[in-house]
Amino acid sequence: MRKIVFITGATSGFGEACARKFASHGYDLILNGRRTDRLQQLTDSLESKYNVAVLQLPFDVQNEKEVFQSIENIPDDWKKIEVLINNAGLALGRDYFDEASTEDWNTMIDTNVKGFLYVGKAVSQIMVKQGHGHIINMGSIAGRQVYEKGNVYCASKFAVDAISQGMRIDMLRHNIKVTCINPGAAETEFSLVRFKGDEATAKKIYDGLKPLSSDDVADIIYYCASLPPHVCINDLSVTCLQQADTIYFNRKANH
Ligand code: NDP
Ligand code: 8X3
Repeated sequence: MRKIVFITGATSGFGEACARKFASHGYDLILNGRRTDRLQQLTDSLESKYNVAVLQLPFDVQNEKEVFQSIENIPDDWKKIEVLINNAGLALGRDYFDEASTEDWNTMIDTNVKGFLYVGKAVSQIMVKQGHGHIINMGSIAGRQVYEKGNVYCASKFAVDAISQGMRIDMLRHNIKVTCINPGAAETEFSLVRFKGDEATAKKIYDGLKPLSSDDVADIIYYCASLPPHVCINDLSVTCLQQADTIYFNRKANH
């Protein structure tokens, strides 16, 4: 039986690693991201390596109209979506509340909260019609514990946590699973985006750490998605060995 996974933010990091992981298990993939060149490269690589089919769905999750239109217009033979990985997101800046940029705040809220909601709603409508499905939301440990200069990014991930809880309750009557994954520090393009291309500062985040990799997180997400139909992991927090929460780290000189 054909299995389809829909992944937002598949052009990098967790999303890309999930695309490779699910493709290696024979899933066909609907892949989203704004960088179309990267979507094309990933498509070519997945199709040739795993012999799976890929539907590219490039849109900006912040654009409500574009999100709903793109998802409504998915061809019927692609609409049997088993798993949604609602992953696209970002942090912008790491600044004290009084000094932070409102433009950064708007982008984080528009992407991590509003975009996340639009995609979740549009795909859940497809899953409701088919009577089952699994929505996997990308939260963060930043959605469990606020840290200094984390203010609005943390708030956006607290929203993902609250919305995941609400979705789980409301989707109960439709046999749709809702899982919220909350990773700690993972080395992807996340910090480079957060620090707006400042590579030295981005790298410092991982000083003395062996952080999670995007493959570590993809393996966990695949595990959640491959459990028997009656079993649902609701929330899962994961950090590397050297991180206890958003504040406490055990950094070592040689890593
Ligand atoms: P990356 O920067 O490597 O990947 C982010 C992905 O999101 C990219 O594919 C990017 O694609 C996509 N994206 C960003 N904005 C939009 C948008 N407006 N519309 C569509 N796609 C968008 O970071 P990660 O893989 O680390 O991040 C993925 C998720 O994991 C995020 O939600 C992040 O908050 C969360 N997270 C990350 C952690 C970490 O330490 N890395 C820890 C906990 C959670 P493109 O630019 O092509 O549109
Ligand atoms: C990303 C993890 O701790 O840098 O969500 O905010 S953290």
